[in-house]
Amino acid sequence: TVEAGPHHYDAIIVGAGFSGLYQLHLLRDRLGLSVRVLEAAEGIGGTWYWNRYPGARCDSESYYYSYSFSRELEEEWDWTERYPEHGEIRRYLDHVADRFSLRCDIQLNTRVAGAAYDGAENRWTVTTESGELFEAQFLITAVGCLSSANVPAIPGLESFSGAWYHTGRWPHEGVGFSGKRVGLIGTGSTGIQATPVIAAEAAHLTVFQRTANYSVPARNGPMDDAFKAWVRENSSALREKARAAPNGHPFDFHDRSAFDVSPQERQAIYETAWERGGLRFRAVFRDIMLDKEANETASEFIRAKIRSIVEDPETAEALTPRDHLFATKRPPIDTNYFETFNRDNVTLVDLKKAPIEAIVPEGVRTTDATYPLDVIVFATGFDALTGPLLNLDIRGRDDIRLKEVWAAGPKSYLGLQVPGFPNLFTMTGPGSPSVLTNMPVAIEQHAEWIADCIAHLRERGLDRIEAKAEAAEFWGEEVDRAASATLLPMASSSWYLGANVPGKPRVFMPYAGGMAHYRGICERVAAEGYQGFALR
Ligand code: NA7
Repeated sequence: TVEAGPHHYDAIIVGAGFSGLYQLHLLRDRLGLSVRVLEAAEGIGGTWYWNRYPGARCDSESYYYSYSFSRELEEEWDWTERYPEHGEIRRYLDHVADRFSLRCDIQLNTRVAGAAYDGAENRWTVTTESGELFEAQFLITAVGCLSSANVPAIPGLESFSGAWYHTGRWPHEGVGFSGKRVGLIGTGSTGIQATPVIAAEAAHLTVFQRTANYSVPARNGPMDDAFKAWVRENSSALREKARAAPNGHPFDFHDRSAFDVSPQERQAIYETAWERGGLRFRAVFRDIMLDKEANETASEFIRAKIRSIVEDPETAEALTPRDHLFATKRPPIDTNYFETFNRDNVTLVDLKKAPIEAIVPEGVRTTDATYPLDVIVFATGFDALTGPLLNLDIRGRDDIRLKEVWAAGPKSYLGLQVPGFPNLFTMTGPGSPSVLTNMPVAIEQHAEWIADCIAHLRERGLDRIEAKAEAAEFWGEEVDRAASATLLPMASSSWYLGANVPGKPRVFMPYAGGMAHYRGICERVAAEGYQGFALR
């Protein structure tokens, strides 16, 4: 049995995914702090603990979707596929937890219900749902940015006579589609991964699409020995390249414009990129994310691919994205997504023509038809970036609530701290470039910066750090400026803007100035004595 507490630690970390595990390792093993990680789930893995839906795998390639801080770890782990499947990522994180003896400081099945800062004591008190109390000088949220499931409030869901699931809260066993009529709502990265896998098993799959999406083939496959050997030989250079890249992927980012080449050459370049597959498709020209006309050449290439793959012209037309430009919403990559609509057992429902009106006992009702279903899969995404933080009910100095401070949209300094919340660090929060980056690269940077910052305080006998209001103002402007220099804010239905959650303030949340540039800014801030922060 665990006592109700308060239990005292130097630092509390909330969440045991990629972020929490590495942060624990650094604070405990490098700085010698007493640390407790509180994790709501029954196991470690964070995002990858919950996302077990059919087809769930990472869109970053396995050899660089991993930690780089330990050469030994890198050498002893073997990935089996070009893109790691969810189970394999979980096994990797379990291995990390064992290898660095992290489990003894992680408390599972512990959901944080609230966290409050006491100014007089300079201490955070963390309360769990079961009523335990923890106290610590530092509070670090490692709760993920795509972890608060968004189940749309469609009237009648409770009346549905079949089973329903959200992809980000997938049961660990017992879900089967054989002989079933399945309805899938949502065609973001998740819906696009799940569609072909569900279609292969279900009696019938109906895909409910609100916004047609671009997707590029992933070209997944086994990691062959020659490729593994190449990765091992070039490991240091690849990690270096990933760190120096704008988005943490070790790609070659071409410096040419889409208009530096002839239309024929451009077509050939896109064809090669399409055949090679993956997120690097958009790295073939420097201006795809910067210039509308350049982007339109990529968008149109993909639209033509959709028309050439999908046999039924009406379905092809409905699947063709016209509301936004390629990659202005997070670009999915897929394995046979568009091909799946050529199967006899798959139907596309275009919600732009007839929106969902209600869920009824027998299935989904749109304004012009009722679709009888046994199972509904919500691939409807997340209350991204702010959702997981606001769920913690965080209260800072003078009892101010983060919810109130962020009522008009999130404000932070470097995505790492919020004025009014001393000694609270937010990993991969709004204002950080994490969601536009190969995530482990951003996470390692955040964790190392936070550990260095705490070390700096302790070496100087300081006990408190808090972002200044003007620094957060400045960073908010930087986030806006960086986004405006790209085409990203143009996609009005994007979760980057909070547009997928009704009532959420429309603010472009991630820092789009590039991971390498961001790293440089953070390093300078630290080198100049934590400029923009008040230290006590
Ligand atoms: P996304 O990318 O937010 O996609 C959610 C999808 O669900 C998207 O097609 C939405 O349409 C659709 N959606 C959301 N609410 C509704 C309602 N009420 N009715 C119909 N359709 C709806 O989430 P994912 O899980 O696919 O991906 C999240 C991230 O995880 C991904 O970007 C990667 O970073 C990993 P919309 O486009 O809003 O019209």
